[in-house]
Amino acid sequence: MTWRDPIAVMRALIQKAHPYRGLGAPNPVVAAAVIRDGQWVADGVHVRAGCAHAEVLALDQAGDLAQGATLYVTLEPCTHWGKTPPCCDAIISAGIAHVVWAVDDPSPHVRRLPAQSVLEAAGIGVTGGVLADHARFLNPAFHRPTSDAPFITLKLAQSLDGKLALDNGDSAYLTSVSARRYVHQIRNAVDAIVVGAQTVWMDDPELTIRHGVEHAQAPAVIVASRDPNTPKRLCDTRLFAVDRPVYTTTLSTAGITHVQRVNANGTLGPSEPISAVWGSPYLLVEGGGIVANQLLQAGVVDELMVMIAPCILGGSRGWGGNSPDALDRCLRYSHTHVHQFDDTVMIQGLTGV
Ligand code: AOF
Ligand code: ZN
Repeated sequence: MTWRDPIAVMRALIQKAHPYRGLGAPNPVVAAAVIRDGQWVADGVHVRAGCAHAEVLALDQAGDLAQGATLYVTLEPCTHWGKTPPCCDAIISAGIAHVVWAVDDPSPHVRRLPAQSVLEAAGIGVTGGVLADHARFLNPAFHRPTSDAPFITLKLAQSLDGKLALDNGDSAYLTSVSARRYVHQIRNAVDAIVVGAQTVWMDDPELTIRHGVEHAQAPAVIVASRDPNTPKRLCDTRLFAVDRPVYTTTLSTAGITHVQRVNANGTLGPSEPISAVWGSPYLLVEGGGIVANQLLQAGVVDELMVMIAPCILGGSRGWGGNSPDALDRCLRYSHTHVHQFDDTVMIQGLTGV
């Protein structure tokens, strides 16, 4: 196979980076490849802070073959010193002729000194913006614009016949261990996990980060409920078994706008706008079906992440939701991405891009 189509190369790089999403948050996951005369010479993926950047890994592996080659990367190469030296310096020393990237690096250091100016001054051709929207959602928190409205990823695990649980409520665990590990990586990248109170009463979930995913602290949890007794009942659940903030919220037609801190003794703090707790909040909604439907109907889900397990559950615990009166009025997703985690297939899609 030859690699002459920039879109095909970038698609392959995004596919390569996807399984590492969230691992090194707040650092972005980035993939790079060296292509020479249509041949895939070398590649690298930057996984976490302090490790070499993707370009450097690919250039080191390519060695002399980097001379006159094209470097593809899912993020604009950095021009500044962070924990590691500027990638643009490494690109220039390696003799790369052309650099193609997907999405610009929004960080202030790189915006002050964009890669284009550094590379062009060294006589290197540049092309930015190839599959930028796809690459952006490798790192939603890193790229999100400053906004009061949360960026919401909704994750659901379902059977082949579209059911979320058995009729007796049991749904632990439908998906493969590697699929669950991926969800724990995503937990590592978000400001808070959102669950419905029914899910907490039914499953008593920990909602911590496990499966060997390195992390600094347990994620905050927001429990959606209208019941005034919820805060008291929450104190006896495993959500409080670790040191982490717990909030409640009442879902409105505008989605999640306000939260209230639940103290360890079951009392409530004041109601605050969610943007006062986290600037540009990034939320992962993890069930169940009622909360999922409310947020989908409110039109506030930015990214859908559906895990499909190879089993048939039957029964009646499906997604539910209102059926529109015409196909062109149903919710549709773009920039779809498919990945397989052992026996579980994940489909991701974005809205509003
Ligand atoms: C790249 N390639 O693979 C990544 C980039 O502290 P450092 O040195 O790891 O720098 C982190 C910053 O570098 C990060 O905030 C982002 O702006 C950029 N990430 N850049 O050229 C990479 N991971
Ligand atoms: Zn870099």
